[in-house]
Amino acid sequence: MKIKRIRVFQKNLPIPEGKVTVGQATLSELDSTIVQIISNNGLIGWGETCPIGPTYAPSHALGARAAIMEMGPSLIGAPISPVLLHRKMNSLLNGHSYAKAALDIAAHDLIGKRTGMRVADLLGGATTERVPFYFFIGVGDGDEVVRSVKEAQAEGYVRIQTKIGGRPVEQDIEVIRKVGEALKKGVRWAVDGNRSLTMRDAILLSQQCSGLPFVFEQPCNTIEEIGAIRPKVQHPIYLDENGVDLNTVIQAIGSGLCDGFGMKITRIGGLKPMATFRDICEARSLPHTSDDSWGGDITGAACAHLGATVRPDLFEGCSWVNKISDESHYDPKNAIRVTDGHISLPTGPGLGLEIDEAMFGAPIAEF
Ligand code: 0XW
Ligand code: MG
Repeated sequence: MKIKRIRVFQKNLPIPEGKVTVGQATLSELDSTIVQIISNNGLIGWGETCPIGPTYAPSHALGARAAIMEMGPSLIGAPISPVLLHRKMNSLLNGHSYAKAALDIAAHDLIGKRTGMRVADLLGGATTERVPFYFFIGVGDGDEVVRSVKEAQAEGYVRIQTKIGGRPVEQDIEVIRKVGEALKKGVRWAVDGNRSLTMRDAILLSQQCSGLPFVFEQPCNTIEEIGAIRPKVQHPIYLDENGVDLNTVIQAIGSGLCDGFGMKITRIGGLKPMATFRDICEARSLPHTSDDSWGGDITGAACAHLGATVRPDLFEGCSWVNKISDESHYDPKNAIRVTDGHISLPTGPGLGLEIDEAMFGAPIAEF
């Protein structure tokens, strides 16, 4: 099976809660890039990449589209096989994994449709049909955050993530202590700094919250800072934003830098490198998520399919956006929805979505 045509669409995604603060950015709308690959045998596959604004990571919406346009014309005729497609993309463009990921996801969707298999089965086999989802709560004051924690627990979420940073550390410590009091037994908890803490504040925070059962996600900006604070913090450390590629993951694991990962499918380059990442983590019994930065049903389906294949005791859940607003579903019938803190794994071949492309308007590029 070969690539016959590629079409690129753009879609604005509103945030159902109005706005969210992650790291340094407060966002009220996201800009998603959607890729459609048409194969020489007439099948259609869909992929998506949606950075959380331009400051969360070295990725941005216009960058994703520019990278896809750089590669697009030369991908016509390329084989739709994950290994060969990645080699071809790497021969055309250095880096820009988050853009390549959209094409990788579309290729997996196509292979699934061709073989009649779900993406989860292509990736090794689903261990569950009910994929846990973790609820994330943006930076907020104590009462606000505690209210969201209680709501999430009542709705059946088995893991929550509270964001911190961008304000005096004393305020973060106060919020974390309040969350600690509200946390129900059995609910897992991550405190995510999204790179924003100084080493001093990360150490202080961990020491002053030493009895509280959270994992400390991406407290500081760089791998070197994380390495420096590691012996002084009391909590398990997870890397998220610093896990930029498989090489970094191998190095971080090899040097004992972290105890787990928040990993994003598009950051690492798509479902193929994500499956390799999953296997490396399993070899070292390291827990991890199956996340993405943001996106709609395509991103959500990709997270759920990969997430379903993770060894259950190592799986920290899926997350990309807490709730897709009703009018933004790409496939209202098979929409990815979270019920009781879980996603039902789609049952159809490929990603399991039947997308009406009219949803996206005219393509912004076509090869
Ligand atoms: C919880 N997330 C996966 C959703 C937002 O994209 C931020 C992110 C994270 O862990 O940083
Ligand atoms: Mg994170």
